[in-house]
Amino acid sequence: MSDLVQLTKDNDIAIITVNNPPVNALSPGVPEGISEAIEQIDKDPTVKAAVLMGAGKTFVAGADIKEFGKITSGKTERGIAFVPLLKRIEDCSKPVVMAIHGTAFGGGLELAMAGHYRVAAPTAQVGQPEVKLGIIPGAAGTQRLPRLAGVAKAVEMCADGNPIKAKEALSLGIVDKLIDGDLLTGAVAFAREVAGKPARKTRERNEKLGTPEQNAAIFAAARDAARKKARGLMAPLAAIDAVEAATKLPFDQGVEAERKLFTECLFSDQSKAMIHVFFGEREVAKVPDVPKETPIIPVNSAAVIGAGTMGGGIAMVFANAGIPVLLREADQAALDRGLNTIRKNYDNSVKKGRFTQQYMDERMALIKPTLSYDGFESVDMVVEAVFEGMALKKQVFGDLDKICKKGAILASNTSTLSIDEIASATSRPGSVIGTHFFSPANVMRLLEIVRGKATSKEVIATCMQLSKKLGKVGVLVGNCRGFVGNRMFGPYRREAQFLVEEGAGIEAVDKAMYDFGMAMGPLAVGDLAGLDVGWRIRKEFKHLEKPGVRQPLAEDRLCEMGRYGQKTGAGWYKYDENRRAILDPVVEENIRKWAAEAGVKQHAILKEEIVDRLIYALVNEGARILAEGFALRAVDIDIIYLTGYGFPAHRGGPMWYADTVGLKKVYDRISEFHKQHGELWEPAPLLKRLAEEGKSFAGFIKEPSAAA
Ligand code: 3H9
Repeated sequence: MSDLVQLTKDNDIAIITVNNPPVNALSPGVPEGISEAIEQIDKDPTVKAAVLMGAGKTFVAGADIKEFGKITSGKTERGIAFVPLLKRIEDCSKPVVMAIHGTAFGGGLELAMAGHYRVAAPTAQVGQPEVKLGIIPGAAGTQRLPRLAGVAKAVEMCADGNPIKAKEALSLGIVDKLIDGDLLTGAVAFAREVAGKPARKTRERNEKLGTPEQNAAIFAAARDAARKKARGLMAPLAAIDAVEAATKLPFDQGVEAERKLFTECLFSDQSKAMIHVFFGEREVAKVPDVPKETPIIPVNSAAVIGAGTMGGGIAMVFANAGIPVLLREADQAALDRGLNTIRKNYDNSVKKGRFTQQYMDERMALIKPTLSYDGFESVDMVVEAVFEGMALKKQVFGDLDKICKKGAILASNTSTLSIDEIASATSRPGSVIGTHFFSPANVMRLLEIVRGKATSKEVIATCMQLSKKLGKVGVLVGNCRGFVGNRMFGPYRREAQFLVEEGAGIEAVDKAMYDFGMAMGPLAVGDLAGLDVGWRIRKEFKHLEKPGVRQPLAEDRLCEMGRYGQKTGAGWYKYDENRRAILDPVVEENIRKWAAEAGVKQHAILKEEIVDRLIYALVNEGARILAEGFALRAVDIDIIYLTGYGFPAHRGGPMWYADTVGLKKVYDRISEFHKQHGELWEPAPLLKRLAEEGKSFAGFIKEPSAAA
């Protein structure tokens, strides 16, 4: 038998244990091992029933996702023959009890559903998360789940991909019994109870498949929801089609329909991109020169300085993770305003049913407002979130240096300023790091962790690990202006302005990016974030502008008119009382005028050009960042854009997208823009080199010696 599957016995009950750490995925060897075990159980007259479970922390968490890439790239001929295996389990002459703990996800749930019974630990979860990888269940999950849970729930689980807890699984009929205490003992006892009794095969249970009339409404509503919630994604719609097939076709034909849809999704660019994202989110946690064994500084208490939008949100992040947090402001009025906003945010979540009142009260109790530094001497970590100005930040860090205990982490939430310069205000630059949260901090998943020249490995390792505890995706970046995300966002938003000034149309620019899959268009984002932010920065850095190089003019002029965006009720768009954006003829007229004054000729611009100019502006700057070592890998840039900037997961991130298009093609297009629009479009040397060598960003690794 394969090393990955063990067969043992507890008197008359056989126990099959899948042992493939870390998550017992169905890697090559696992299905074969299970199959062999079933054959032996069938033949062994002393066995009356069987239990199948996972070793370690979980039941089977799904197919081995690494295998998918090998299949689509033709590196393996091996298809995934789970379907016959699952039928074989169902056809076993002895009842098979699936004992679930941890996460029975994807192929894991499909395996569990092929058992005659399922028992589960109360903490277990089950789900069909395949759509999150751009695929659908491919081992009859869309056929067996509606037979156990009913059509409506099966559609929801397969199309949304969200897991459910054991208790709900029990009430739906996916699980037959919850086992308190030792799962194996309980499962063996359960197996003994059902041994010798007739057991039903899930594939023959049709009573929950509904009527055509009931089902039509379910599928129509599910398709509507999928088109809205999962804009541009093919997998959720395919999953719904597959469940529909379960209600219309006999089991085997339903499985065949599922197989076709699964294969289409698996070979699509969308699933390749989303699998890249799955592994990317885990890859970014790995920092080559900060090994896993690096000591971690325990963070059991924290303090935040500044109770504005960012500071308040960051305090909520700590409180939500159960970490008590001091929240300091300079004056009472600002502190009250900050606390009120926090309370309002929690209240809204309670109203929407996301949190209970008790949860809110507990979180609020963890946030201790203060006007002084009292208590700062004992906290493990401080996050500074004061106004974005170097002098003020240095003063705060000078204070912290005097007050905080040795070893405390001193973090700045700066989005643009140099961590090294901030650290120079302290006697302990090794303890200083950037933790750049994204607004709203309690919602956005991205946390850029900015490494200064002197930041210690312990501090980096702690912040990387802490980001997970805080519910964030921490990505380590180097200390350059704007770090990674905002440095790339600059050229992107600049190009959006150029396009409008050249006549592309405000709505056309935003719509092109929305249709590409971005959460919002670049101009609408500007209005949301506040146009005055960029205006202020541009004024501060005016001296760095090269004479003769074209600069965008529309946003500065809009600001001069007092149009700062949503906060003033007008920016690129004007806003009604419900904050709905409405095109404003005054702006369109002014842009024509300003363009004429600046000698910019307006003309029609195709959607394709809008997309290329905006996305390639990101890619070109991303290539520079990569070459300079401010991002560790191309995938780090992708994850930053996916978790912090609304880039669509099914495009895999800007660098992955460029790889998908082909770097030669991207380089050629950027070279055209360079000829047409001048030096701002000079192709990044790394892009040029990789394009000429026929390589991709994904394969690029920077020499360690030059890393930031
Ligand atoms: C599927 O089943 C299709 C079927 O319909 C059959 C079709 C024929 N494969 O997340 P973690 C790795 S599709 C390979 O940090 P956690 C992961 O990369 C699949 N590797 O742990 C990481 O590696 P490393 C459906 C996997 O405790 C390590 O395990 N299933 C897989 O925070 C630890 O992972 C899913 O989509 C895998 N399936 O969370 C479930 N899963 O240490 C995907 C994990 O080298 N997985 N790895 O970076 C998850 O949601 C989470 O990993 C899980 C554990 C909740 C299980």
